[in-house]
Amino acid sequence: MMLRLSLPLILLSHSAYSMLLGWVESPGYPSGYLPHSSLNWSRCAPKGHTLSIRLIHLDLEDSHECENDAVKVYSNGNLISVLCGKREFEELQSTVNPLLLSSPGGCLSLHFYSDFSNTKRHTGFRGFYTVQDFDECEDDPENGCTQFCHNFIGGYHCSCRHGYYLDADKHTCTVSCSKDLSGLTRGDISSPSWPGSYAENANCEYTLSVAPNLQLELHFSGVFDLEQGHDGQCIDALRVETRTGTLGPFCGNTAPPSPLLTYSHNVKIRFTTDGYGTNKGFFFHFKTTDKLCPPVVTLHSTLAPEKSEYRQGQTVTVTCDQGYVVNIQGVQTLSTEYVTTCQVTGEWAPDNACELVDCGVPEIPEDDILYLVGTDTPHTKYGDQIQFNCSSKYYTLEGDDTYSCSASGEWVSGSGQSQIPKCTPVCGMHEKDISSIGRILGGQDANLGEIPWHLLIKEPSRGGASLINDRWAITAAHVVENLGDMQLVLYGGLVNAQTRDRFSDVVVLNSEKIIIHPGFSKETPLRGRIDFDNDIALIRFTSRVNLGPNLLPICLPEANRALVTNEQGTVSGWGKTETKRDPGKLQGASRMLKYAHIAVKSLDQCRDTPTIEGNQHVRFTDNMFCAGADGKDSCQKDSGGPFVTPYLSAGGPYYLAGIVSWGPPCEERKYKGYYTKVANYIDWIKETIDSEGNS
Ligand SMILES: *[C@@H]1O[C@H](CO)[C@@H](O)[C@H](O)[C@H]1NC(C)=O
Ligand SMILES: *[C@@H]1O[C@H](CO)[C@@H](O)[C@H](O)[C@H]1NC(C)=O
Ligand SMILES: [Ca+2]
Ligand SMILES: [Ca+2]
Ligand SMILES: [Ca+2]
Repeated sequence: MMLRLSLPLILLSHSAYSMLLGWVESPGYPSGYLPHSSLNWSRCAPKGHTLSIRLIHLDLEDSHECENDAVKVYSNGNLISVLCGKREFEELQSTVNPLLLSSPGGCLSLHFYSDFSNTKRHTGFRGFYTVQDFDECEDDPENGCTQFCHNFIGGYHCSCRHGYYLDADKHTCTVSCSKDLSGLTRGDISSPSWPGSYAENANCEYTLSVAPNLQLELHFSGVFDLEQGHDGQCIDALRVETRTGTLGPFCGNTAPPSPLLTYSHNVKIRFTTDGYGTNKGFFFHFKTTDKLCPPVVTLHSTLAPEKSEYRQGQTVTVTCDQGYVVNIQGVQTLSTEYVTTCQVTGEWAPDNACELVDCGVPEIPEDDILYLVGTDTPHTKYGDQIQFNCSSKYYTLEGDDTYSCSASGEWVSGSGQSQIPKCTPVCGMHEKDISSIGRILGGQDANLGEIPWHLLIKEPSRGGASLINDRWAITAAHVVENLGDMQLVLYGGLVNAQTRDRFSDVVVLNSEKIIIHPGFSKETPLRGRIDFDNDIALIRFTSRVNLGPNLLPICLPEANRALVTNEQGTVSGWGKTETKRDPGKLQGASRMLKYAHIAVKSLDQCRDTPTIEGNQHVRFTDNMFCAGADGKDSCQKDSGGPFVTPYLSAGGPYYLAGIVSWGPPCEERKYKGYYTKVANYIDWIKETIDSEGNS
């Protein structure tokens, strides 16, 4: 009994500030704890104090990793100790108790539990808990006092040596060194304690302010010695702050250039030091001179005449560097230079910036085939590059694909083009091979995609037309001469004229405008049509045609290209055909698109014109040629369709040499048809399309 009472007193004497607050012990102590008993205990230390548990007795059932009965101690919820078994007082005192300590102001909790059985009786545990002051000066290296630290119960405070005062942060000792020297036009400034070592943790601000037409200049003399790191960084630093920027930081043993021109009449000199070192500092004399203008008006430019400084009233020409242009009040201009004057304030006026030329994003209509490769927001500054491409393989890019932003603000291609390129439809090609030769009158059925430029006209009467780009088709004038106000409907991407467009890929094309060649003469009311000179017309569609493998344009021949006698070509159409069993007897219009290879005939053969229906004679003109082959010809209802060279399967590109125009009745089996000579109309076609706009 004596022993138990005296122990806490011995322990308490170790720390003068310790205060015993109470006891904690297992249920039933010291007679022994029951199975399934438990105890939860928790206390917190007041601010600036720590809490300790001191066990004086421990006797629990021992088990592997204390899994049966145990005492667990937590500091702020983190497990710091697990105990079981029997421990002697000395062992508790030397190895267990020193760990049972909270952080300053923190909490300890203790959890005791026993399982369902004990093989023999165990007395349990007993301990007391104390709070004691936390000695921040001794035990906390982060206490933050830059000079002296004083511990007291529940806290601590900092203090400073003579000559320093405690900063508002209550930890840093600093010196008062800031001075307002406004109005003085000359004087001296040095580091605090000059010529002795300067103070630690200094933050000195010297304010200089003189009349606006003057500038302050600093003349350094004597030792210059500010602490500098091994990496050259300033540990202690001198800075000269003006409205337009900061000179420095300066440090090390090399004084700033002397005199140091500030170009300013309002200057703050800032001197900052860290908590260590014994460097000497700096000394300078300040005075004023007339304000001069600096040799830089704005970045990215040069001045003429070139000087190191400029007097008040002097004018110079600012020339922006290559690729830069003048920005006036936020707006980029096209000019690269301007004249400016040095003001009494030492400032240049005007002082417009030279900024990098911006070519902007080139304008491309929204649904155009042309697009910019890469990002949606391309870089558009001087020297940046953009690349164009066509979004469909049925188009080719006409011109260069890569453009650079030039110094003049225009996009320019490698070959010097400044117009953006165009996507033009690939012409005269088909994706499918021609497998066998065939005929129209005596012709062969075309497969889908073999003659992708051939368009079908059903109303008002059956005829053909040829696609020449993604907005225009060409046909014979007489096919469309009596339309009036009717809108013409053409069908593309098909070979079977009876295909119902709702259930297939047939493309329906609506005419917006039909332009008949001005030289084509009107039908005479009595005699019907007897003059087929200039039998050519252009059809503009209401919208751009979606090109595909079965719908592609034919190329136009070179202007005035001459056709050679016996030159082979291919004519195609949905016109009348002969019956197989009874050649010479014509059927109605063909269901399938047919084609035949025929040859251009000589002028003599052509001049020998046949009569057309009604025994009428037709004039043969230089705007026509005639062609045919044994058993092969174009026929009624083929009108307006294409005659292309070379003949299909010879390999593209194919050119539209002729338009089916007129001929003797097919029943006469003369096998000679007349065609509009397209090469004679190239200029008219191009001019017409250009004046209507090709997009
Ligand atoms: C002690 O706390 C634990 C969990 O934290 C709980 O399971 C147990 O019932 C508590 N014991 C008492 C006596 O409150
Ligand atoms: C250009 O477009 C074609 C498809 O039209 C594509 O195959 C090609 O890769 C594109 N080129 C670039 C550089 O994006
Ligand atoms: Ca037990
Ligand atoms: Ca304290
Ligand atoms: Ca220092």
